[in-house]
Amino acid sequence: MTRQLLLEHINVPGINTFEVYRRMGGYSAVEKAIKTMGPEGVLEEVKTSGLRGRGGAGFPTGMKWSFLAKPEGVPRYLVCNADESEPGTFKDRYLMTYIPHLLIEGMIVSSFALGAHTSYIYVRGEMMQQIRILEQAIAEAKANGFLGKNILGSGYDLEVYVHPGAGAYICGEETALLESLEGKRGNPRIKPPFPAVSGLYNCPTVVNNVETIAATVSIINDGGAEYAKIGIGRSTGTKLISAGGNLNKPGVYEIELGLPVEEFIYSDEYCGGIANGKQLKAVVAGGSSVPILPANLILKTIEGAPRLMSYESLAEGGFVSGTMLGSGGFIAFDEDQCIVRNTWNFTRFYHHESCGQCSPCREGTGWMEKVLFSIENGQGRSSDMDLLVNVAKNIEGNTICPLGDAAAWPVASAIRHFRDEFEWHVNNPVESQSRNYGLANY
Ligand code: L3W
Ligand code: SF4
Repeated sequence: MTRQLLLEHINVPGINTFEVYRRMGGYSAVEKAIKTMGPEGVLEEVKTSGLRGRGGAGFPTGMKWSFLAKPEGVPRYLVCNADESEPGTFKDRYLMTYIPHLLIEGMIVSSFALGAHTSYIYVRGEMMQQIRILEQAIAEAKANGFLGKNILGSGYDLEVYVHPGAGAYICGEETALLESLEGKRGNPRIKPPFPAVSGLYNCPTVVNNVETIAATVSIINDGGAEYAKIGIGRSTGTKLISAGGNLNKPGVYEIELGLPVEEFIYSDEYCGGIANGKQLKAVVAGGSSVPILPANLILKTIEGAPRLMSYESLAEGGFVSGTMLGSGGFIAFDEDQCIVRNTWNFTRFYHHESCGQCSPCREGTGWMEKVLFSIENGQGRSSDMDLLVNVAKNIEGNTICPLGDAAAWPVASAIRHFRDEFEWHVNNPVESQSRNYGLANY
């Protein structure tokens, strides 16, 4: 059985309340951090743990925290990115809904380590239920002396505010989020400067994902070295995976990093195999912003070794060298799924969500969407696949924020691994139209 560091108490009745959460040992990390460790001690444990950002990029958390500039007389901020909007990703919502105090406790510990006295949780605007739950949890923590002035008599003050998001996927990109938090349109900023140097109101700011912040609680309670013992290589600890698509048991799972992908898909402890006795055709392992991999490549590496749920193993042999674990949005496609249609659907999303600042992303996503639509709709040309690869290549690496890359990778990888399926659509226009479920009227 996988060790559960985040979800251990998720099924305890009333765990969403301060009283029950505290009875189960909650807020002991705050006591330990403030009374015995000090900010430097917390930072050291987080560094030792090897924890990496759980929002998608996998950047080492301790390193990010140590980059935080500390000029005299300038406030520092911690901002929690709870704008979860990545297609196929719903683990942060789960955590905030069922065990909100874990996030609040992590916010206090992390803010204390960073020397922040005002922190924000930027929650996706559509998640009104979670916004109310978090506000309630903050009020309870404050009423019990864990937030506000002079926390636990230590002299440390902290206020945590919940901020409803602006209803756009791009507001989950950290610099767009900061713009939005400042009351402006959520357009990504050019980096550098990174938020750690110039973030919210141009002040040093750490932006971390919900799960990253929640993970600091067990790191403080058990020690960074204990956390680092879990996982494999540089992928330490546990990870929440939102499993969706054609699976027998979709849902949110906490896995130990390093779990074989095959076990995750087929074992009854996790997804229980492919629904309706079908075969697995393809997987997108980290939300829609990573390449689409065919079943043979997602189960085994090119060398034939079992593919693991880890940042490194999922990057090998794919289209890009970056991480494909991403935010942990694991979407399985069965043998009946049309890759062309699904790729068009992803691209339609990115075109809609592009903020429009950079031409390659603004124009390229729209172009790819139109070409994919015509292929799926039986009006494609044999040159279209090369055209799509060309457009994707011209987007990749040429934009202000990663949305451009995220739009390019699924398209390029789908053509690379499923070119025959695209060709089938081009060569069979009548059949292609007849099985497109009314797409012609889109
Ligand atoms: C200081 C430096 N800080 C890097 C910081 C940087 C950021 C973090 C990672 O995109 C990915 C994206 C999506 N000094 C620094 C530094 N940093 N160098 O480290 O930075 P970066 O640029 O590698 O990534 P990012 O902009 O944070 C995140 C992918 O995640 N993704 C999206 C998921 C979406 C959700 C959601 O909806 N909630 O999770 C999924 O795969 O495509 O590649 O903090 O400041 N020298
Ligand atoms: Fe906006 Fe796209 Fe450029 Fe990102 S890559 S800044 S979403 S246009």
